[in-house]
Amino acid sequence: MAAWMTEEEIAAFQRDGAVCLRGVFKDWVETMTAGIERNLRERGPYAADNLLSDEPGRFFDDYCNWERIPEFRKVIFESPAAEIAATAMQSQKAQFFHDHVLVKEPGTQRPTPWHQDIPYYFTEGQQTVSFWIPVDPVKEATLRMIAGSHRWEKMVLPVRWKDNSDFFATADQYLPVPDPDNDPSMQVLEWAMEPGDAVLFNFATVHGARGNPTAARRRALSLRWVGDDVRYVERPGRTSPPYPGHNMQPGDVLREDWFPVVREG
Ligand SMILES: O=C(O)CCC(=O)C(=O)O
Repeated sequence: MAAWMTEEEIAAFQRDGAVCLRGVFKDWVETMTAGIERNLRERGPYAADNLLSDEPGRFFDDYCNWERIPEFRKVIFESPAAEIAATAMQSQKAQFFHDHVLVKEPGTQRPTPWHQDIPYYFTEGQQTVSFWIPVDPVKEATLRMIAGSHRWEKMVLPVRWKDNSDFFATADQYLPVPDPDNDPSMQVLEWAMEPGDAVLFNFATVHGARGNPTAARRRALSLRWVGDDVRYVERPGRTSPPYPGHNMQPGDVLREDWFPVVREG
């Protein structure tokens, strides 16, 4: 089962909540790039530009478009992604949750705030993984993760990216947003990356990114997967992504007609 990851890489992912795999999607960069460009041209209902009108650059994101973007479908169903996801999660099954495109154009000052994905999602469980796959070389604007934060007992306050406002009305139930660059007790993991490399991280791993002050584009595709122990959970408001009309109840396995099981157990 470990063909795409060494035992050390699996152990690092389990221990730190993040690991960088080199070159695993090198044969898929062209397809992913075409999908991202299609997504930029053909925005979905959730597409967002996350900068205020007087800020330089552009920070675009959009998600849940795999059903209408053939390049994304190809990557999800034909690339080694599902096999790698199952290996990293130590799960029999790899069930696809959603795709997420994140583009920081040259000169974008705005950092991506430190956050976990789990409080925004209607999922609970340990067996989760997101792949962050840049299709441009990245260094300064790479993804950054707090090692071991996927084991923190409380969740970090979720905020809206555009204006930093609270995402739910229950702000007092969360940890404050951390500042690992000024907290010596926290270790930040980050890697300079080439197209085809992927950072794998748990839905509970705290992550963020600097702006993109360079002259080069920073386009990335995130693919998000859940494993055997993941169940639907209610959050104190509309989740992100929201999936209106999903009809699931707390404790349900995610419905397979909306969230395809790409690798069976
Ligand atoms: O690309 C970024 O700036 C942030 C990515 C991210 O938060 C994610 O993929 O979950």
